[in-house]
Amino acid sequence: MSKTVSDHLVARLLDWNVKRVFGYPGDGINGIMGALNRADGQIDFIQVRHEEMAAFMACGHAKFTGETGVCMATSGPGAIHLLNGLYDAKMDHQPVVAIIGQQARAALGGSYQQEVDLISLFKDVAGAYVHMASEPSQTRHLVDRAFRIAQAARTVTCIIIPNDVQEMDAAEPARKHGTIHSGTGYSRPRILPADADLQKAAAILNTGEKVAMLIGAGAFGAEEEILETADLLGAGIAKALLGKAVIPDDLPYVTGSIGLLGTKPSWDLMMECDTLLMIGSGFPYSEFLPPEGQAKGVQIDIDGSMLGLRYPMDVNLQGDSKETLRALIPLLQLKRDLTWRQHIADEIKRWWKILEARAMNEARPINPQRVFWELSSRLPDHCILTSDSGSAANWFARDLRLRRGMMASLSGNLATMCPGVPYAIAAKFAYPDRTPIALVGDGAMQMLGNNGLVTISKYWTQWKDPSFIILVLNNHDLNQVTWEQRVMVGDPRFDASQELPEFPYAQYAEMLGLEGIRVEEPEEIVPALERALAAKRPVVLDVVTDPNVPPMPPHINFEQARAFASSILKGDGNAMDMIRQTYKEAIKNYFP
Ligand SMILES: Cc1ncc(C[n+]2csc(CCOP(=O)(O)OP(=O)(O)O)c2C)c(N)n1
Ligand SMILES: [Mg+2]
Repeated sequence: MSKTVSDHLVARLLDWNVKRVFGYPGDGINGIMGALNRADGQIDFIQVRHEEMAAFMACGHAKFTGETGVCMATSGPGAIHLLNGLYDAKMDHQPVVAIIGQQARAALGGSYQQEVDLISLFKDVAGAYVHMASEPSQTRHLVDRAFRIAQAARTVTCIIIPNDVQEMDAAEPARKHGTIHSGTGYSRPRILPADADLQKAAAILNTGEKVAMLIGAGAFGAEEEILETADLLGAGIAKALLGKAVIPDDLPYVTGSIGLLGTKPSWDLMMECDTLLMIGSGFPYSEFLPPEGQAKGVQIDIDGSMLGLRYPMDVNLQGDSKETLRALIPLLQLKRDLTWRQHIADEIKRWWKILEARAMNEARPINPQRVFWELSSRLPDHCILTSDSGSAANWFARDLRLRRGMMASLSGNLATMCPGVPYAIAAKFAYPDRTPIALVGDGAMQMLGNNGLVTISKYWTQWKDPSFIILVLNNHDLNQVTWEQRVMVGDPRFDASQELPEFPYAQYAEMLGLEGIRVEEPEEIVPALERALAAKRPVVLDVVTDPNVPPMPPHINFEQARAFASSILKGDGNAMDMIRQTYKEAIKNYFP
């Protein structure tokens, strides 16, 4: 049998080192499915329950491996289902290629069944490159360009192939006018700022007496250089959410997360510093950065368009974070006065005590912070954490003390619900010997996560090490938004929109052949975690948590926090007023 366009496509994917594709079939891509079948396992096709999961998995794969994630879906409805996951990838700057089908060319423009204007539909999310094949010899350059642009621009691209084209004989471009002769491969360049700018940056950093560093996902791979820089500058380091795993939390001068979900030491670091060094972060909330004029600023980002965006920096350095720091380090002078650093370290020590006290506060029945607190010290080496959007993200950001060698991510910029389970699945396929731990709300489980369990049940026996934990915060509430209704808008909870129906997560897991553990009392947390960590199959931990534990703003003091939490737990009628008041105060701090 002669090779088809689809065979050619698959061969080209192999040339780009694609080993795994996440997707769901349909008659819009049957030609491609046939070719994948003929490729005899050279590319694993991971079947999801819903195309949105495939896109999240492709994004998660990219986040955890640095490779390009690939997802596939059929024309029309399948393609439409991909969109949210693709936006997640685009907004967190991950290279993802979506390959989708389309109706036959002869039908296009005919209001045909499942005919959706896919080029227009994907023009925003895959604006960097979205093209449809109308001729077999385009296959080669469509693949080459989709991959190279996704990697070079760290974004989402899309190839659309009508189903009749998929079945045509493969063709290489002819040697004549009007043809494209592309090749494969991409490697990251070494991007460095100009020497004069490095000198200027060093002068500022050397003059500063209280240096604060803020790092984000763009700082991955530069751990060593970041720590060396921080040591030279006597700096404290705060982390944007997506950069949580860049450096460990168990260093004495790491203040942890920043922002609404952040820590008080990060807040203080920014409010008290005289110099800010921001590396690889697009952290959006400027009110958590120093007030304008308080600090001199230096920023490093590989993307010139992200420079000087959140704080009016004195020096903007466009460059790779690792290489730029390497070039900067020889210009930095060792700070001998470590008063500032000691002050930060003292604050951090105190803060961990506060978090522990908050975690141990009683709740009805379980304080979610306690679950995270207990999990934190038991995290297995090299685990891969994923958090969903919801209250889990607060506790993920604050209470988990990541150690060297762990990975962690969530939907940073889109902050969408549902990536928790699919990111973890993608992580498991990429690193079968590591333990993914997904931290997910009951809302997200009901939205898509439960479907992810079906996918896990389909594949887990193939994993060399089946350890995999899904921690469900079962609070019967869309809690993060409930708190937003209360404290941002000042409304009571709108039960009709917020209350969630009961669902037996643990029992459901058992029905699927996984392990299910239900936790209803605080004393059961530790034994349940230990059992889950020792389990010989994937585990769903269904923890019944209290929706009335507020995700508190970072900078209220210990006494306030304690009084505040206990009044709520005792059902204080004034609790709502207190909460509103506390938030108002917090907000006044941001916007005096
Ligand atoms: C797709 C999507 N829909 C809605 C939201 C708004 N939202 C953010 S967090 C949240 C609540 C999530 O509830 P749950 O998963 O139960 O977590 P909880 O906050 O209760 O722990 C909602 C509705 C969103 N971010 N993404
Ligand atoms: Mg919930």
